[in-house]
Amino acid sequence: MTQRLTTEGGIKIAAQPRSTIGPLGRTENDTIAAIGTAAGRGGIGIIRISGGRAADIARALFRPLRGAHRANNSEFALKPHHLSYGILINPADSEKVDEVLLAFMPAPHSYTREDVIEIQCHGGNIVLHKILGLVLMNGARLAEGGEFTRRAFINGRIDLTQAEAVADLINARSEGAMKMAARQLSGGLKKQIQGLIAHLRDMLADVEAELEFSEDGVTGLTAGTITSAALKERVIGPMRKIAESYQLGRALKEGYRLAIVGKPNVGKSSLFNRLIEREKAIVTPFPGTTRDPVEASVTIENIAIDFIDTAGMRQSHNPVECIGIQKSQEAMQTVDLSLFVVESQAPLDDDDHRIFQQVHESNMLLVVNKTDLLDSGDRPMLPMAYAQRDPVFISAKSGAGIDVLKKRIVQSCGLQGQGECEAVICDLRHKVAIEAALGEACHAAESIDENRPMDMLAMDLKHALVQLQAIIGEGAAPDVLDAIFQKFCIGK
Ligand SMILES: Nc1nc2c(ncn2[C@@H]2O[C@H](COP(=O)(O)OP(=O)(O)OP(=O)(O)O)[C@@H](O)[C@H]2O)c(=O)[nH]1
Ligand SMILES: [Mg+2]
Repeated sequence: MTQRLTTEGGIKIAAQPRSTIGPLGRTENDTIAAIGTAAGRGGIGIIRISGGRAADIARALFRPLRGAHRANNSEFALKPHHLSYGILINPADSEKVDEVLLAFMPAPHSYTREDVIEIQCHGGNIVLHKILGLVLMNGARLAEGGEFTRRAFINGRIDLTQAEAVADLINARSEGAMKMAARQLSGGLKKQIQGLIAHLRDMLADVEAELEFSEDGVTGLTAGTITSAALKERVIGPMRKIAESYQLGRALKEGYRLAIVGKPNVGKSSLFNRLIEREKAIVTPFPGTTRDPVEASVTIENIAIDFIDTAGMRQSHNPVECIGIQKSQEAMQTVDLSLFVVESQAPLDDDDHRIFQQVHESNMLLVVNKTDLLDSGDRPMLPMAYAQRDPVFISAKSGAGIDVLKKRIVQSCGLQGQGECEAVICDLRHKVAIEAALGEACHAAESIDENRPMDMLAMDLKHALVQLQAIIGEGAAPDVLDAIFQKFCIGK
């Protein structure tokens, strides 16, 4: 086979027959290749090839060292779904590049539903790039970010929610996020959305049947055939539940942000260090130590939590301290929860009360620190408004009460035990679409209750359907897919 060679980034690449040119200049029929393992040195590295030329490329570069067809014979048979041991050669001079294992997954039983070859070689950057270069010279082009998964979606192996879950699984920051992504990947969300689509389609079919038989096409609904109760029970209720799960899903995926606030010297930085289990923030006996917000992430009960230690808030004329205080106030506005720290051994003062006023309307957990300074068994006297917030008593110094505080943080975030819960949505795209579908379905229910013309009802149901179909990727426009898959890493 003769191949025209072009040069790209210093590597000679065989020209590919171009068929359907995609929005990024790629063609859907190209054979694509990329390094599938993370950059850096590792025991093994994997190069993945997908497309019609994958097997030919393998035959050009691989020589088996076991079995009937030994080295220097490119006419060997690739055994499907087996690992073959052999050497990877440069066909230009037959030079041995590496000892490798080669897997052949013929279409349609592969990740992309195309022919897929995976070459497991030694995991050094130079080896991997050398082999990738040879693969590109022998008929593949470099894959774009997410292109393997995009092909799995285009070829119908997974829906769009499952494709998105692949990226979420790779990027998971905690076990909770990982479990959520794994459930979505195995089709949890897809099944829910498909169920809703099926109900809406049934209803739409009934409405359209009635419309067909009506004379003017705008008659009211005949009693009892399509009820708003059924729509609420089968569609609106479940959709509302899915929409409400976003807050939890987002927190699981992105982590929870939590600011530690209070007046100077109450022990915020000491508590921060205790929670993150290392001495990251500076602690001194001098009020006004922390200026810049200090951030660190930890996992509590499978949930990633970003803690922010902030400057102590008080009336100050020091311009540097004032900037720090300004940053504390900004942090309080953007977090999911504020830990408001006061001291147990000293009476509360105006600085405490001012901060309390600022945080008490928001999601706040009151923490009373330095309980080691109290006589044993003593509990500090707190004003009613504070006591009603069910404070947590701790000593950042001794660690007393920290486990209780961690539990209360998870409770306050509404995340308790959520690592195990049912399918939830964590993607803004899903939230926007499900809320739009919900709005249309509620409008449809009103149309039924108010006996509005049936063509209006049909329109509402169709609009709701389009939104739900968008979630699973039915009829998704190429630019929407580009936006989704460009977030993926190359090789996935
Ligand atoms: N006895 C006792 N001392 C504590 C405790 N927590 C903090 N301290 C002490 O209180 C002082 C201030 O602690 P920091 O953690 O720096 O307080 P902060 O709230 O971050 O202070 P600023 O950064 O100035 O706002 C230090 O001397 C700490 O050792 C505690 O639980 N018990
Ligand atoms: Mg501090």
